[in-house]
Amino acid sequence: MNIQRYAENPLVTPKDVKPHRDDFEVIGAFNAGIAQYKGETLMLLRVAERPISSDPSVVKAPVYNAKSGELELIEFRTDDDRYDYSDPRVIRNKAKSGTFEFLTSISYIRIARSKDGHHFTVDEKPFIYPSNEQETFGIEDPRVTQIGDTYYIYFSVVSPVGIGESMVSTTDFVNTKHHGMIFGPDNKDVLIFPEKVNGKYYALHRPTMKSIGNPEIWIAESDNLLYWGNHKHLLGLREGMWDSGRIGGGAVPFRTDKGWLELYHGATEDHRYCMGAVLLDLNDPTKVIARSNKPVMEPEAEYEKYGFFGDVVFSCGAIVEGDTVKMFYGVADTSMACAELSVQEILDSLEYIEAEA
Ligand code: MAN
Repeated sequence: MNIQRYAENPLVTPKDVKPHRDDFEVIGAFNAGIAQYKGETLMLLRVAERPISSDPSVVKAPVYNAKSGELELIEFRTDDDRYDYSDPRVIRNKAKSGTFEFLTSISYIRIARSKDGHHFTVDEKPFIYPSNEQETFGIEDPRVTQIGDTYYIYFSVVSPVGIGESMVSTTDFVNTKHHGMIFGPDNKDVLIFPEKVNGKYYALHRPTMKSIGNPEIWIAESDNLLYWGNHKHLLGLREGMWDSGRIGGGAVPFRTDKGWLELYHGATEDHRYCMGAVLLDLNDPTKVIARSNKPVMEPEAEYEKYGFFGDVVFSCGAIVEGDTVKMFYGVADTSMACAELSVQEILDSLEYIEAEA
């Protein structure tokens, strides 16, 4: 597979983003949804900020208070052994296994704009900021599906009651309409197809199970993009492979003559995130035709291997022009990069699944 990483990578880093408060620092500008608007490429960045701590033994967790509209900072001491700080992204309460109690940063969405797709300028102000009780720990990993002149932007919303996926829409990237939560907790990595198939909208989504089942990709249908039903399990984990730990949708699926091509992320149990592909039937996207046995892209460049949370390539959006896929992707939960790949080479690399008799 020929992968043309841009010479300018990383394209946007935390240094390019001014914190939205003087007492905060930007630690991530990553996992951006991608849109094309008025001749420009827009990155809808997930910007993660944390309170500056002058005392290394104090960790401050930022929490949005929906009643006051202000951020509150909850202080923890690193020598408090009720808590586990080994994952830099979260603060875990040792007494409650499997869950986290607070995040170490708060994420929101900010736009970076470019005329050539290589050089980006980051907006001065946040675009979509936490605004309700479902978003008190932040909003993360946006994706954008354009249908006509409307851009549907959907993202994970995180709060103590769970992680779900909410949606807003815009036609101008200034004014937004909030549509509320479209996939209830625990759910992430929603990807809405850009057109109806046989009269229905389709979306991939990734529930996280607590009783039985794994973090795997499901598909659902809708008449109106708001209410989703007829849920089906689509794609599972594969033991011993690159996608053995967790999988989820990545870029918005796009049409090829062989089927819908979805670039999805897969991680191993030890959190190494790669991108691979799955091909779905053009007339029935609930049918899997082929899938990557090897990742299409894995963390290899310095900026992909090292950062706030290393060994991560994580795409939330791509631009397809002829045979070229410009895959924009978050690196090491820190910055944004882009690489060009060939659609044909991706299709040729897939392992075809025998149709059931
Ligand atoms: C995981 C990671 C983090 C994220 C939390 C909450 O720990 O994906 O980046 O903040 O989940 O969504």
